[in-house]
Amino acid sequence: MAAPRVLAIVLAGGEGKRLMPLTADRAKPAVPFGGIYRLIDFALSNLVNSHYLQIVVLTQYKSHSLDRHISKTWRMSHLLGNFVAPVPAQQRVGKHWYLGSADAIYQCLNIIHEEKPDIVVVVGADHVYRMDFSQMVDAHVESGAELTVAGIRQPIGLADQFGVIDTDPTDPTKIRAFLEKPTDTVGLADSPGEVLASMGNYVFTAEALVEAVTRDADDTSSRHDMGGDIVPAFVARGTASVYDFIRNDVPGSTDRDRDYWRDVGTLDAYYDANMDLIATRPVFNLYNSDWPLYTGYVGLPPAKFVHAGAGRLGHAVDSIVSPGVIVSGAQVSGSIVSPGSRLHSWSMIADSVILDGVTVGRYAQVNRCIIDKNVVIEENARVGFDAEADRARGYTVTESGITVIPKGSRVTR
Ligand code: ADQ
Repeated sequence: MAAPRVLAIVLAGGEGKRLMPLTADRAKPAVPFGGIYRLIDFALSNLVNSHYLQIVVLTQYKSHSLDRHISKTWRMSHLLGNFVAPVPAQQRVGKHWYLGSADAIYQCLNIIHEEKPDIVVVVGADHVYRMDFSQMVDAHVESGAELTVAGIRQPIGLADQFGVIDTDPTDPTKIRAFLEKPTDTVGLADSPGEVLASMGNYVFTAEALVEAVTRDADDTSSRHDMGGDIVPAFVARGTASVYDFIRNDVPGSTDRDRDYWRDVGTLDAYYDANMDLIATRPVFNLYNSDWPLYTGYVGLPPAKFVHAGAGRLGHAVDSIVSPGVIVSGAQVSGSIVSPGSRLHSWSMIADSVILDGVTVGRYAQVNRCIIDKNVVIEENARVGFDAEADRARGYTVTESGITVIPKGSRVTR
């Protein structure tokens, strides 16, 4: 049988309220991650590595930096009919923004009509993972389902953040119930402390998707949400399957990171996922060249480490240091340093995520912080040592004690 024609839709319109202040003026999928990436690079790299090269990215909320990133990094030659096209809310149907993720797809049905795919792969844009979507598409075609939802086991305590899948005991690939973010639910029969969560990645038979979002658009009681409305509609028709992520086998992955998938929806989850990159044996391996992760950043000079004199060596350990960074007599440990940052003499940066273009002045100390772009930490300033003091200065301090400094601010002594 000929390979099905696949169109990929990336849902990238989410606001990411729980990542504030990192999402104060950028969409969640555009949030920088791991030094040189933006969150959307993971979904797009997975699609491209799966050989799906017809991709539309639906954007909406504060999409400027996202659009710029997509056009600079991801725009492909149309010569072979390939594209990564950002599609902003167009108000094609009514003068409103997307009402929800299902409405976003409804409003871009013209693209489905033009491309005439057999299969539509719909993925979120804000998770860190590797996945070969072609294996999920094969499973979808084999099952004969109209919709296949990717599922992964997650602790039951997180059930209220996910769509929770209940499968048929006689056929564990068939979904018999789906609850979006339930507040009380029971665990799996073989593991009561876990639920099978939706990863927010879907494979649809194109015709069924078109019909479902069209019907949903006319339904005044719907919130027009993929997880809340569209998936349950397919479950009710008995045509929804689950694809267990555990089956996905990406070339070059190790036993350690084979089933790695993180929803970086909160500041603590974002911080932890960054830290997963720098463990000596990384929990998530950026260096798997069999399944490369693509991003922008060209034309920056290599990172440089300079001796500051007086016995102070500029150095970094257990850290990722990006191009364009100068570590000049600063001590960096357990941290991610993004492009173009300058870390000056006798400063100390520990267990922190430093985004692009940050300056850390002489003798300054930074501990367990997320520092957004273009922040200046002045000479002798200390941040991340005293949660109350940091809150009093107007900074967000997370539940687990990470201080977050918003874009462009100056941290004074
Ligand atoms: P959430 O991530 O909470 O749960 P949602 O906020 O709809 O659901 O975001 C899903 C994706 O759609 C994100 O990538 C987001 O950026 C995007 N998005 C949201 N609103 C959009 C809009 N109006 N236009 C375009 N894109 C939009 C979802 C599922 C759950 C599942 C989790 C997994 O609903 O069932 O468990 O993802 O993290």
